[in-house]
Order: sequence, then structure tokens, then C-alpha cells
Amino acid sequence: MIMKSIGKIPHVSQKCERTVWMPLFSPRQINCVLTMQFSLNSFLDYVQARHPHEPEFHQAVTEVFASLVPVLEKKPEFIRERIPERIIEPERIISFRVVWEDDEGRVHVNRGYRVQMSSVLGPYKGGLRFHPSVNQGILKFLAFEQVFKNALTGLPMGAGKGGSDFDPKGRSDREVMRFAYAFMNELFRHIGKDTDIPAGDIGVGGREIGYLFGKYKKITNQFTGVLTGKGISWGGSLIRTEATGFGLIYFAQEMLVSRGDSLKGKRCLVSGSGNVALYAIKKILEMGGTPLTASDSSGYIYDPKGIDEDKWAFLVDLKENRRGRVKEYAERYPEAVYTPANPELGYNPLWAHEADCAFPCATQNEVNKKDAEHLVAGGVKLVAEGANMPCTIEAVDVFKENGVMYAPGKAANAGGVAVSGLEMTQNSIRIAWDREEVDIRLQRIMRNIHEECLRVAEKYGKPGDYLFGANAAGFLKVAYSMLDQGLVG
Ligand code: NDP
Ligand code: 2IT
Repeated sequence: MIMKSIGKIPHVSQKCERTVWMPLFSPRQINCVLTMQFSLNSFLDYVQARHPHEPEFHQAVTEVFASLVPVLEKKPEFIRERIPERIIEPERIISFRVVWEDDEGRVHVNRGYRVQMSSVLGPYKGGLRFHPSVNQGILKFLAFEQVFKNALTGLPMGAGKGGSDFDPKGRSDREVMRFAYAFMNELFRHIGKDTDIPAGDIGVGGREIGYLFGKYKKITNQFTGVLTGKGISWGGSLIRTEATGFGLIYFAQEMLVSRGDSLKGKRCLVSGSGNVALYAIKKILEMGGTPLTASDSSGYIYDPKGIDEDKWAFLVDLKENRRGRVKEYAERYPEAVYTPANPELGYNPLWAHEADCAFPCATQNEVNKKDAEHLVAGGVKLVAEGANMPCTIEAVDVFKENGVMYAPGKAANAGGVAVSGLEMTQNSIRIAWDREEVDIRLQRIMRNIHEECLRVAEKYGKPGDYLFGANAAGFLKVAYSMLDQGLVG
């Protein structure tokens, strides 16, 4: 067995997953060890030593490779060809200075990035995040997740992620425009409709894509599908705005239907109030469920009567047009309770309400072990991730131990990038499909991802394990394609 044989190698600690790789072997010996065998602990030590100070990236790699041990055991050619080491190494990382001027004439300096992770299945594809927490490690984790997610969609897309530590909150439209222009002044030389196609993520929505696209067009003198999430009148796709949230709920519905159940009548906890959360809430309503919560970084609202169509319209106007805070929801609807965020608590009380389903749609690591225990105690039977890696590894363990159905983001939130792929197709053939056409294709893609996760999980003797199924199905597609293309793959 692979794990056992590695356990005999001296000086490679098996006690702690976070020990630093000790260079007690020559590079040739290490190469030999890695070529013949795979050990999760040794591999994670190697990742730690090679990519230090990037906890989110380590977390994402750990979660994926913990699943992949049974896959790698059956495929020695992946170890021989160093697929694990290759797949975690970005093909290219671009980091650049972004200088812009605010409305008072003050000069600001931000850092911009694009992590071009994998082009084995198609041009680099993935969002841009504008948030003060952005750093290289966070973008590497997001780009790594994107590799498997994009593979699962079945569309010809490689993977990338980018962004900046710029904080759009409280900035005027003109300030956001000047920042976006300055960002594109450098990014434009690294992207293109057949090279790398960015889109939105946290802090990057229709407004930002508009400024970025306008600047790209101006510099290059080309009107191409270089970005997705564009406005409908200038090359965007219908349903792209709704796609991630809609796709998430289509996926959850598939999960429930596979157990002879449905979303009808289900009480749902949703975090976030951005692009993903808003359209997840909308689709929960359409499916006959009751959304009970929404949040932003300042706090959350709990509406015991449920967020209905009118309240949803209020929330959309508040968030998309007025860029307000969810607190205003409770001021408008007194039956709702607003609870300010309190990080010192060590858990988020949003997840402690009684419910049937939970959809974390804000950001990474927003559901920890304690939150997961609260969800289980509150009766939640299904957790599907709208955000990327919102649940910690310990939280996922709690779901597993308690029989909670759990779908990782790389499967459940793939609807956004899937419709981005459909936007690229429409741009290429210079046609705009109607809403129904795009929605049907989105539903079909989410159904296929659901089936593929279950099929691969079943094949490896892990029926119903969506985490394993998503990681293994995504990995196998990418790994075989890398073998096909040789060492540049
Ligand atoms: P938005 O910027 O539209 O909304 C983000 C929401 O999450 C806001 O309500 C925001 O509150 C909240 N939030 C962000 N950071 C934090 C934080 N550190 N703590 C608490 N709340 C926070 O982003 P999206 O809805 O597009 O993205 C949400 C998640 O979904 C991300 O993980 C993203 O990577 C993922 N995703 C997005 C896709 C897309 O197509 N947009 C596709 C697939 C996944 P506030 O306004 O106060 O910051
Ligand atoms: O995380 C994601 O999948 C996204 N932010 C969407 C990426 C895209 O290219 O549409």
C-alpha cells in the first residue's frame, strides 16, 4: 500500500501534517521517492515547504489530495509523471503595481494579480476579486479550486483567478472606474479571448466588468469576448448574473431528489447578500423553499416569516442599486431581527437557527467546526457551498460524522463559470441565446455535474460522497489531459 511504504522513510514526520520538508535526501533521492510512491503527509509537507505562508492554499490542496489517495493508488502513472506536484504549481503568476487617484486627488498604490493556473483544458478562466484581504495565497487557492470546477462543467476551460487588495467599499463610481482602468492598464497584456478570460467574483460585478471591458477595448482597439459577465447589450449572456445562485439551488434540488425529497417546504439558511446569495434566495423561493437569512460583513438578518418575493426585491435594490447594508432590511421589515457580526464569539449565530438546508454564499472559512455543530443541532440535513471553500475541513468532518449531505463549492457553485463558458460560446458564434435556452443549458450542466459526482463516488466505493466525487472526477479529467499533452500539459 502506498501509505504504508512511505511510512518507513526516515526523517519524514508522520506525526504532524504541517512539518517542514527536511532536505535530508538529495534532490535525486527525493525525486526517486516521489516517483515511485505517494504519501499524503509527505506531499503536504512538500506543499508547505514550497508554498509557505499560504494557509488557504494549503487547506484547498489538503482537502483535494485527502480525497485523491484511493485514485492515486490505482494510477501509478500519475505519480510517475508527477501530476500532483505539477497540478498545484501555477503555470504563471503575474503580480503588478496599480496606481490610481481618488476623488480628492490622493494617490493610492494597490497590488494586482493574475494566477494562470492551468491551460490544459482550455484558456485560463476564472474571476477577479477586489477585496482588502486579497493576497497571492488566496488567489492560488481560488485558482486551484477553479481547475477542478471548470473541468466538472464539461466545457473547454482552463483555470485562473486574479484580483487586487483594492477595497471598493465606500468608493465612488469614478474612483472604481479609475482603479479598474489602472488595473487593466497592466492586465490587458496577459489576457485575451483565447488566452485568459477573467470574470467577476467578490467586489467585481457588472459595474467593474463594464469599466474593465471598456478599457481593454480602448487599449487594444478590439471588441472581443475577453471578459464574461458583460452587460447584455454589449456581449453579455442572459442568466449570467443569476447563474451561480440558480445553479447552486438546481444542484441542491438534484441532491434532494436523489433521496426522494425536494426543496419544497424546506427552511433555508443563506449567508452573504451579494451576487451568489441574492440569486440563491430567489431560486429557493421559486422552488417552494423558505429563505430565512441573509448577511454581509457587518451582520445578518433572520426573518422568521421568510424572505418573500417583495422582500427579495427590496434586498436586491438595497444591495445592487443602493449598495447599502443588510441592517436596513430589519429597519424596513420589523419582524426580522438584525444581529451585528461579532468575531470574538468564535462562531456565527446565523448558523445556529433551526433549518433544513444551509447555503454559505459569502466567503472562505465562514463555517467552522462550531458552526457545523450548530447546524447539525438545528436539524440541517443538507449543506451546499455557494461560496468557494466556505466550510473548514473540521466543519466538513462534522457533516460527514452526522450524515449531513454536503456538496463542495467546486461542484455546487460551478453554474457561474458554466454560464461564463456559454457566454464565450455565444461571443464566438456571434449569437445571443434567449433566457430559456441558457437556463436549460445551465440546468443540464448542473444535473450532469451531480450525476458525475455520484457516478465516480460510487465507482470508488464511496456512494453519496459528493466531496470525493467532485475532487476525483475533476482531477481525473485534468490529469489524463495532462498526460495526453506531455510534460507541458
Ligand atoms: P459579492 O461581492 O457580490 O458578495 C459577497 C458577499 O459576501 C457580500 O454580502 C459580502 O459582504 C460578503 N462577504 C465578503 N467577504 C466577507 C467576509 N470576509 N466576511 C463576511 N462577509 C463577507 O461576491 P459574490 O456573491 O460574487 O461571491 C461570494 C462567494 O461566491 C465568493 O466565495 C466567491 O468566490 C464565490 N463565487 C462567486 C461566483 C460568481 O459568479 N460571482 C461564482 C462561484 C463562486 P460585504 O459587502 O459586507 O463585504
Ligand atoms: O469562482 C468562480 O467560479 C467565479 N468567480 C466565476 C468565474 C467565471 O469565470 O465566471
